[in-house]
Amino acid sequence: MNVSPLQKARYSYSPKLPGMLKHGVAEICVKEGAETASVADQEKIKALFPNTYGKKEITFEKGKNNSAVKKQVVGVILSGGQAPGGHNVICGLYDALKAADKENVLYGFKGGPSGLLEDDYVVFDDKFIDAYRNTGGFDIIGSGRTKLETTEQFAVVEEVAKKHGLTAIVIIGGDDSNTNAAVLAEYMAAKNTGVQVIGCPKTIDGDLKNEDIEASFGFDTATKTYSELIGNIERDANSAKKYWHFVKVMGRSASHVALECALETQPNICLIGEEVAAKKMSLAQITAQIADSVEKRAANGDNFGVVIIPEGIVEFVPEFSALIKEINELLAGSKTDEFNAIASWKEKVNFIMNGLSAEAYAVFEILPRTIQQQLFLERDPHGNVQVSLIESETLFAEMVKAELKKRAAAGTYKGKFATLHHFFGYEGRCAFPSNFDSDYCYSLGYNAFMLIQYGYTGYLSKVSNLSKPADEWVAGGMPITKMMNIERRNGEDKPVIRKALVELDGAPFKYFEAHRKEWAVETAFTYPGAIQYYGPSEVCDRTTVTLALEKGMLK
Ligand code: FBP
Repeated sequence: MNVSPLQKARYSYSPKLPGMLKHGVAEICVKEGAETASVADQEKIKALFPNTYGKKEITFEKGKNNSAVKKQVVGVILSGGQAPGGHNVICGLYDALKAADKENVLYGFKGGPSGLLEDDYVVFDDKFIDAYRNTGGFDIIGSGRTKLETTEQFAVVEEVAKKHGLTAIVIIGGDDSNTNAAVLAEYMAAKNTGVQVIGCPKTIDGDLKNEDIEASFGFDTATKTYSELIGNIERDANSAKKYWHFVKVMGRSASHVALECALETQPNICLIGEEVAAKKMSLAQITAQIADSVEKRAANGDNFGVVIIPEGIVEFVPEFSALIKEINELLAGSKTDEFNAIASWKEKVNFIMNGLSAEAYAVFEILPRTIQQQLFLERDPHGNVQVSLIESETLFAEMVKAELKKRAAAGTYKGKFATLHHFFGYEGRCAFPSNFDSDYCYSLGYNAFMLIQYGYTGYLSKVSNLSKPADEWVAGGMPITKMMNIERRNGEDKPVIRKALVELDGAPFKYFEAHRKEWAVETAFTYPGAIQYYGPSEVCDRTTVTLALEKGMLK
């Protein structure tokens, strides 16, 4: 295989392990903590997980490994969207497994959960693993979004596990995948299969975190990659002084990515979906907020700027999500065909006007034509509008343009407003993991094996104290049921891991809120530059600003 010089150099990088893990598997013992209870709905969750609920929190310590001697045959899958560091979770798992016993075996099931269902796998060896150390991507075995959640699917997994003699399955995924890992663990325990299930917290969106899990892996690298690009754009904006850049960043259900990028780059505006929802902001109010910044900067002669928009923003705008709900109803069943058969856009608008409530139509009417049409183009398999395909970066740029036109006519705004649009998502999901993600992921994988060796199931691999140097990180495990509550999903009450949204009283948002007025008018851009892998620790090993603020390391 042809490899780049950086790729080659990264193969030989030695990821840092938490102090208590670094003496090798023979020198790792367990300290059990208190029994746990779920964050809410304790009785309901206890009833659903009779075999795995309430187990003890555990941490590892340096000490003689006294786990039962047993050959381990472990299967691993990557689930959901790519996140930098996934390869290192597998490398850490493999190294610990082989360090415990050369005869232990690691299977990688290909293409995500479907690999387990279809028994499509590879067996890892040193050569295979060494070609992926400290590299980005999930291409080592691929990933997928098949949900592993039905009893029929679990029965297939049980068969596959029996066929290969699997002692454990490691699921590397986000909140939904780890919820499913807990359900699978309960199934395997209830049926006395002897197959343990361990989860690892992944997602660039950063929304799998809680009092136990300080960060999901991939968030650090992805946000640093987007921040580099946004910083570069800011510098270009400040050089050319003629464009307003509207930058959408990934993060479907939460705005952690947008907020972290804003903390890194200090743009003029950053929208935070959770704030928009809490304040029930309308499209007109958001537009006015951006237009105010454009107007004030224009008054200083600065006809340029940068706006960051989280991918999921439109769903946070109450009037917009109400419109989407009505459109979904309007096009339900055969009505899509009826709509598609209408020849001209003008006639289609008539159909839409007759089918929507007056409030919903009023929102529809103020949207730029391109966005109106996007709402009626692509549908998901359930017939719903695909919100992630709506170009909100264009939507707000167009709406601000229209607002500025009005202000110019009223004589309050004199300036030039030329816009450029960007969407940063795929650019960051497979980047070479930062040292933080390389170390964190390797530790998560290594730690996952220790949980297996000590017989735990239904646990999430937990590495904490992450704002400190790796040597001070704390390795252990937490029952997944502890993170669960009951939520309504598709008309049913389901036990799920609670998704973490941006907390409006949390330190990262508070910091942003305290500074954004100044950033909206001044050119306060900061330029983080490219991720550094080698060099001084304060440059190479630094965490996200979000984590540093949350842990009080920054004020
Ligand atoms: P996960 O939640 O699975 O980690 O994926 C997150 C994400 O990167 C989102 O930010 C984005 O909306 C989505 O994946 C896009 O995925 P896809 O390309 O499969 O639609």
